[in-house]
Amino acid sequence: MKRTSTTSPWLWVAAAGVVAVLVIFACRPAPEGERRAVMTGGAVAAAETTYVPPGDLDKYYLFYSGGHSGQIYVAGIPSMRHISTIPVFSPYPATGYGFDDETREMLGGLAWGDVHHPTLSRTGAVYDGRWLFANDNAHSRIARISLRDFKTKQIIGPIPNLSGNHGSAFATSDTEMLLYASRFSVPIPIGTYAPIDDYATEFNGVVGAVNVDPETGEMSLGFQILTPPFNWDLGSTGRGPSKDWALWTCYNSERATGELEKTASANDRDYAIAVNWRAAAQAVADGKATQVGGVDVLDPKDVPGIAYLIPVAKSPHGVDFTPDGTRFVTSGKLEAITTVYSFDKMLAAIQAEDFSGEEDGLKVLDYDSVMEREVQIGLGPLHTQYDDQGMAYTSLFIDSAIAKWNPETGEVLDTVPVAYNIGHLMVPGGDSAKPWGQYVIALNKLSHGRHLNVGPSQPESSQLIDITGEKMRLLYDAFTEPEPHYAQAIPADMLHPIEVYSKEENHDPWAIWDVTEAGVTRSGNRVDVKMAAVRSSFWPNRIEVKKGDEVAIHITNIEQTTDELHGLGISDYNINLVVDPGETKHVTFTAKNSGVFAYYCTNFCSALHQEMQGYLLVE
Ligand code: RUQ
Ligand code: CUA
Repeated sequence: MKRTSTTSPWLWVAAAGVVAVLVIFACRPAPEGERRAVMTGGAVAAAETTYVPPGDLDKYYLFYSGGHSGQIYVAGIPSMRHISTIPVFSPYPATGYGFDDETREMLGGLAWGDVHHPTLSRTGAVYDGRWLFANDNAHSRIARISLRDFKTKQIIGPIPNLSGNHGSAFATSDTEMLLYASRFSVPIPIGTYAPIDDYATEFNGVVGAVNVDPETGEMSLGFQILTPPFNWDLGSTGRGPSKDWALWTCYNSERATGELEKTASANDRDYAIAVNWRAAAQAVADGKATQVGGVDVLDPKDVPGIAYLIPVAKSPHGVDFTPDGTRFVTSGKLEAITTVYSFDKMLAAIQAEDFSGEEDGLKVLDYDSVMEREVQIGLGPLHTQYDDQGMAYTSLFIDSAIAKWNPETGEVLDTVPVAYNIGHLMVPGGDSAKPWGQYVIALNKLSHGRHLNVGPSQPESSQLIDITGEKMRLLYDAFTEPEPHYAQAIPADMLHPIEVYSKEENHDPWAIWDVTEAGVTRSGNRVDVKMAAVRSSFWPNRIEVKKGDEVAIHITNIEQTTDELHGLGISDYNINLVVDPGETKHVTFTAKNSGVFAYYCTNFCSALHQEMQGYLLVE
C-alpha cells in the first residue's frame, strides 16, 4: 500500500538542524562546576555507599549486554566490579565456550552476535531468578542462560522472516513467550528478492513470539504478525491489567529508503504498535495463520483485533509500561515530548472504534483518545524506568542527563547530569511489576575523559546513581565492557547458583568417575578417548592415533570440589576446553597434522598444575 509523501523542504531543514544539535551536544564535556555539583553529597559519602569491604559481597547482580561482543557481563552493585563474563553468541576461550562440540554447534558457525536487551524471566511480572534471555540483533537469534550455573543453554534462530532482532527479547508476565520485532523490513520469507523501489508495498516487518516451556525454559518458534515496512524499535510487555499486551515503537513510518536521517523524520508522528499476543496466539490455534518461511504468520487484514497502531511523538526509541501496567510511556528523540498513555483509554478507544487512520489493515487509534498527558522533561528523551515509589526515570541523550518525574502528574522532580550521552538506564526491577529502586545505572554512550586515555578506542562507561533520596546522587563511574546497551539487575539473595555439577546429575554416557575407566578405543578410523581430569593429571596422558583419524575426546572433571576447574589445551590444534567440577565435555576433530602435540591443563588447579600434561601422538 503506497502513501503519498508529506515531506516538505522545511521539514528536512528542521530535521537537519536537530541532527546538528545532536552532533554538537554529543561532544560536550561537563564543565568542572557540573562535575562538582553531582558530588554535592560528598565524595566520602559516595565512596562509603559503593564500598564493599573485603569479605563482603554486593547487594545485586547486574547483567549488562555486551553489544557486538556477543556476550553478557556480570557485575555487582554497588561495587560495579565486573565479576564474570557469560559468553552467549561469541566464542570465549576463557571458559572454552565455542570450542567443545555442544557449544560449537549452538553457535552454528557464527562468530559473533549483537546483544542489546537481556531480559530476566518473571512470574506474575516479578523476576523469578530462573533464566536470563538475550537477543541477537545481527542474526535474529534469542539465547537462554540458566541462572543456576550462569551458562548459555540454548540459542534459537536465525528466526525466519525476521531481519534485525532489535526490539527483543521481552518476556511476558509469566515468561510464556519472548516477544520480538523486526528492526529492518525485507521481502519475506528471507531470500525473496524485490527491488528497493517496491519497499512500501513488497517489504514487510514482523512482530512475533517465541514460546518458552514453563518447566525447562526450552524455546520454540511461536508466531508472527505481518506489519507495514516500518522500523520497529524497543518494546515493553504489559503486566497486571495489560498482561496480554505488548507494545513497540517504530521509526520510519514514512516507509523511506536511503538517507533515513532526513527522510524518516518527515512525518509529525510515528507509531507504536499494540499487540494482544494472547489473542494472536488464539488466532493461530484457531487456524487463522499462514505458514511463511516455516512460521505461522497472521495478517492483520484477515485477523482484526490482534494489533493496533498508536501515534507517538516523532522518532521515538521505545516504550515502557509502568510497574502496575496501567500506563505506558513513549518519548520522541527529535521532539522533547514524552507521552503518558492510559491502558484503559486504549481499550476504550478500541471498543469505541475511535480510529484516525489505517496502515495495511492496522487501525490507527486516535492519539487524543489514548494519551493521558504530554510531559517535557528534557532534550533527547529515550528510555524510561521506574522505582519502588512509582516515580519514572528517563534518559536524556542530548541533555546528557537523567530526569526523575512523576508519571501521574507529569511533574519533573529532579535532573542529574551524566557523562556522557546516556542511552539506556536501568533500575533493578525497573521494567517489572516489582522495582527494587535504590539505584539507577546510566549506560552511557560516550565517556571521553572519564577514564585513563587508552587511545582512540575510549573505554565505555556506566554510572551508578543513588535514588533513595529526593534528589539523585551520582556515586560511581565504572568501566563497562563494550558495547553497553540495556541491563537487568536482581537482588543477590534471589539467585542460588550451584558450585559443582553433582555426580548424580551427570547423565553423559561418556562420563567416567574413576581414572581406571579412562582409555582409548578405536573402531575403523574413529578413535574415542574417555578422559578423566583430576588434580594433577590427565588420564590417559597419551593418545596415539593415525593421521586422518577422527578423534573424539570425552573429558570428565571428576572433582567435586568448588573452584577446581581443569582445562584441556591442545597445542597447534586450536582445541581449548574448560571443564567445571563434575562436568563432561566433548570435542571431535580430525587428526590432520602428523607429529607430536602436547596437551596441558589451562586452569591453575594445584601446586602441580604445571605438571598436568600429556601428548597427542599422530603417526
Ligand atoms: S537500544 S540506547 Cu539497542 Cu536498546 Cu536504546
Ligand atoms: Cu588441572 Cu591445572
